[in-house]
Amino acid sequence: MKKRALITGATSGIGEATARLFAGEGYDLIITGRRIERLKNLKAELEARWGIDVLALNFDIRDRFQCEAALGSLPDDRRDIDILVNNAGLAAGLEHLDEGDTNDWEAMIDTNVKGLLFVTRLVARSMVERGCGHIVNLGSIAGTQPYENGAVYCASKHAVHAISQSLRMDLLSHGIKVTEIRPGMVETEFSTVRFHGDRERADAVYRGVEPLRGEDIAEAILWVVSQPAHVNIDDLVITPVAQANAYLTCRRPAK
Ligand code: NDP
Ligand code: 8X3
Repeated sequence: MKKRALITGATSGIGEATARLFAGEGYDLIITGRRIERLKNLKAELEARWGIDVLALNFDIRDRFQCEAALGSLPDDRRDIDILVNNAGLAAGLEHLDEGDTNDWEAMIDTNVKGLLFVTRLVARSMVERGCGHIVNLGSIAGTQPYENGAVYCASKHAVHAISQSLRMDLLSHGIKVTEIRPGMVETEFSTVRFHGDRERADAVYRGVEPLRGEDIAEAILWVVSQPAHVNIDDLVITPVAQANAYLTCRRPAK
């Protein structure tokens, strides 16, 4: 039977790669994000290429009422969500806490923690009613390895780590799977967003290493959701070969 996946933050990076990969596997999709043109273009492209059904929901995940309105607006025949990929998220800023921008802090906490919670609550409720489903949360190595200059981003991903573990227990008796995917460095729009559009600073993050690509993480997400019914992948850490952890990356000079 056809399955439907809801992917938050599908307008770029890991979310977009996941939408493309799932579309090729025949999943119907619900894709979300704030950039409506990108959502429209992706919907049109995936429907035309793969003959699947794609619903685009344009809302800001930080706003509880927008989350409720968007997910409450799902037509009856698209309410059954088999897989939720809680991917929307960001880092904003990279500096010592005493120099941090409180607007950045609010953006990270409201998106990475509160937004994920709002969407999860709405979707998990209907999964519980149906007695099946799979929730995949995008955490990070920053969710267990706090680093200098990253206090608030790391705190938000520590929260995702805690939420994922509690959620696994909360949904255990309902037979709903929960997985946390925790990547290291992935080259997406992540660093450009973190540095508020400063491309030079963003590019420097990946200099001298071969980072992961959004497609690598999408493959991992597809693998975890393709396991047999009795198997749950709880926690998956994925790093580039050149990155041992949040503290140690081996950079090689350009040839
Ligand atoms: P991108 O910046 O490429 O993608 C982020 C996505 O999140 C976009 O689609 C964006 O859509 C969406 N998003 C951000 N804020 C909001 C919001 N307020 N409302 C709705 N959607 C929002 O980054 P990545 O693909 O790299 O990041 C995806 C996830 O992976 C994040 O949770 C990130 O923390 C995590 N991650 C990333 C790593 C990396 O190195 N890149 C490593 C570990 C984890 P739009 O702007 O259209 O709203
Ligand atoms: C993104 C990876 O190392 O910038 O979560 O925190 S890192």
